[in-house]
Amino acid sequence: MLGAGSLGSLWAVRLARVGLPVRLILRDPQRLSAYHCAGGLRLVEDGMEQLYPIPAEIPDAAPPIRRLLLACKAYDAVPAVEHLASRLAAGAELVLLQNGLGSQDAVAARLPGCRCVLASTTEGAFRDGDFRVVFAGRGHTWLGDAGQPPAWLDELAAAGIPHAWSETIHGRLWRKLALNCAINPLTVLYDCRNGGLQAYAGEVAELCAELAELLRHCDQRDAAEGLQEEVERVIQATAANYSSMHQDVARGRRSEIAYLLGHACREAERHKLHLSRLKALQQRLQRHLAERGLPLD
Ligand code: NAD
Ligand code: KPL
Repeated sequence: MLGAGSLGSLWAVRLARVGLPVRLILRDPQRLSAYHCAGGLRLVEDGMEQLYPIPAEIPDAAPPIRRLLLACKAYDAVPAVEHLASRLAAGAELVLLQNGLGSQDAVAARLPGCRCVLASTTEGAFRDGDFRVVFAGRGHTWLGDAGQPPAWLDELAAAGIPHAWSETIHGRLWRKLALNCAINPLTVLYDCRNGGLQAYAGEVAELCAELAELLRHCDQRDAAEGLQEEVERVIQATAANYSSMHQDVARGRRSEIAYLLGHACREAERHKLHLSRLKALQQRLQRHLAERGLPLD
């Protein structure tokens, strides 16, 4: 398991507590010694905290890796696997838990001998201390690639990780990307909770129309279907929440913009589509990030 952050910890704990042999890969010796001082991962679930002393190592450790769950942010995915490439056994299988699109292809291109299974999740978790994670929202994870479902899905079932194999994982990732593009940047620009976008319904609708056009040009007709209605439902259902991008920017953290809006704009350009509202949104967001000294990609 690379990335002992929110989602990585959530997966590691559930796999480890049913006796599966999980190992955490931490960034460097300093993180490893901090982890040893903490005594393990702490997961807060239904208000109860429990400590899980899962074994951990650094990327340079010796044992070969046959299965890797990559649970870092999209912008960390390529540097993380490059560091581990020499440890990956021939035919190793990776599960890529990154949100957005772009990082998965970049990882697969660097690991031609490996199988890369893509994942998209509606589960929610956040860190509220070093090696301490709160399981904030039950959800579901879809996994898929061009091949047959792997036998190890049974292990996810045994660990109580709600999941399904998806023959259309790209469609799921595109749909989630479109939802994120229609909601997250505007919540940053208007500094509001998701529900605050009800006051900008016209702007949201215009973005949805352009995003749906993009999806259709990217061979994702199903993902384009009913996009605006779903965006409106999500805004209503999550009205009290701050979007993940809003939280990142508010905390002065790098956002995954390059793999969300950035990917959408790059694909629009590739298809020679003129999507003026999407482009203008990207420029406004980049100006906003630049003013705060945050990375633009
Ligand atoms: P996170 O920041 O909580 O955790 C990422 C972890 O990866 C960090 O601990 C970081 O130190 C570690 N990491 C990065 N590079 C590393 C390296 N080279 N070696 C070792 N460790 C490394 O992130 P997260 O919230 O778990 O998000 C992971 C992905 O899942 C993101 O793409 C996010 O958008 C997506 N996602 C998260 C949630 C959620 O609720 N947290 C929900 C849906 C999707
Ligand atoms: O996924 C989200 C996020 O905040 O990243 C939602 C809640 C769907 C808003 O786009």
